[in-house]
Amino acid sequence: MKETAADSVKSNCPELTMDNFINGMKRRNPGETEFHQAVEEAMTYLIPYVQLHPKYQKAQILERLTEPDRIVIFRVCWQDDLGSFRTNRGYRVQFNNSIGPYKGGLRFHPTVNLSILKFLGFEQIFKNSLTTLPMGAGKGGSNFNPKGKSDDEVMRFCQAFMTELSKHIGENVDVPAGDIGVGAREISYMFGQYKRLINEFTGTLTGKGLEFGGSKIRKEATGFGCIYFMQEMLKHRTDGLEGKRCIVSGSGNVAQYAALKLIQLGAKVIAISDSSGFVHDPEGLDEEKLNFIIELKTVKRGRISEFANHYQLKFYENQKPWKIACDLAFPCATQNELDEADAKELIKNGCTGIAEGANMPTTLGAIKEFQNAKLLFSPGKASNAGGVGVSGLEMTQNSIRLSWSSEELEQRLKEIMTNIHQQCIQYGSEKDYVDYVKGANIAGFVKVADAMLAYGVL
Ligand code: NDP
Ligand code: 2IT
Repeated sequence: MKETAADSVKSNCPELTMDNFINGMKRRNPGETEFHQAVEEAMTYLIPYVQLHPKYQKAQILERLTEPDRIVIFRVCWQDDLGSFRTNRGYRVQFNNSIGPYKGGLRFHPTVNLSILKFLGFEQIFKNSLTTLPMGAGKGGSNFNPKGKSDDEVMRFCQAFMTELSKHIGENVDVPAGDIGVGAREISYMFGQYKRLINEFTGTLTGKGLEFGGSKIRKEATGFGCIYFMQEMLKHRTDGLEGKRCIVSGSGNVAQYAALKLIQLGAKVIAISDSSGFVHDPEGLDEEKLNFIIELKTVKRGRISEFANHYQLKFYENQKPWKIACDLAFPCATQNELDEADAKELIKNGCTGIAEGANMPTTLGAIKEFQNAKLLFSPGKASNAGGVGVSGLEMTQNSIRLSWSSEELEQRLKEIMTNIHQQCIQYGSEKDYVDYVKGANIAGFVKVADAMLAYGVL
């Protein structure tokens, strides 16, 4: 048979094996360990899938999917309260817009670097696809540390950051939102500056205040969605949340509303944390204690140890919460906060389910432990997708200039999470186990890959 042009391209490419692919990816992206980790997790499932579906291999979809469309890096210069000049680095990684405008959060944290933003942008491709809404993937942020800064300093930083970022985003181009260190206060300062610079009122950021186009449940969405996802996983095993002892790590936006939904659904939240340590509450948090935490973290910007002191609970300084015996664990703080030793401890103490609220909080070794023990384990790209899902609903509301009620939005959020669970079952079911990591990666991949195939060479 005569060889076609497409066949000869294929024959010039290295054979698609895990080793070839991962080595090449590492060579092209030296030192980016978090990005390597996220790609390795996805490729464990996507390479075997693509080997069975050569149309993707021929079009080099996996190579293209791991290369961002573009990355913008810029200087952010601002003045602190003493009038000193300060310089930070700003980023936006526009990873893939095959199925919609780039969409994803902004992170302000001193550890932010390109590797972290690329891993987050890469995971966002699959997550946004799983929501079934038309959203591409991006991520950005800065090494700016909001901790200890006055409101005025945060405002000046946000305005300086947006002055450059505004040139690269837009309601049909790229729609940023919050992430670690970026909540309602920061989004408001950035949206105000964007509106001033562009002289248009558009829905270019999500997570906005309710007075200016925000969704009524965006701040609750990630945490609530994560618990709905766990509820679906338990239901699939004819179990439920009632009475379950739960550990939630972190005490920021995602952790707060994961804890609230657990309490509302009759589970017991027995530990919560921040980067300085964790608090053990054997009785379980009630809504009054949780409101204290929400006020402490979002208004007073204090430490979780102050909560422990106020309620005379035991605080474990600089320790992670995973050694407390529990039924369910919800890592909701940051990447790689739960390692192999933590996983073994959780399993030994009788934990049966883990739903990631954060992005990649579980190391590859820890995921293996959970899977070998046949525990329920859902990756963030599935179980924290409720946040970006409701961001997608906020974009729709802004476009049609309408506002939906909280009840209507919560119903839609539940449907999004149930649907993601269903997609995981469809693509991740094994003989006697559902591999949610496999399911989420393949289900998220197929839609984006098919769109890329349809576009041809680009
Ligand atoms: P917040 O800034 O509101 O809260 C972050 C929490 O994590 C804080 O309690 C913080 O403690 C803790 N934390 C941050 N860095 C570290 C660290 N290096 N070690 C230990 N603890 C740490 O962020 P969010 O709640 O918004 O985000 C939490 C996670 O959820 C992130 O992985 C984010 O990417 C992910 N996510 C967020 C979504 C959203 O809608 N906001 C959507 C989907 C995922 P401290 O205060 O001491 O710094
Ligand atoms: O990781 C995430 O999905 C987010 N930080 C939310 C992104 C968004 O656009 O709402």
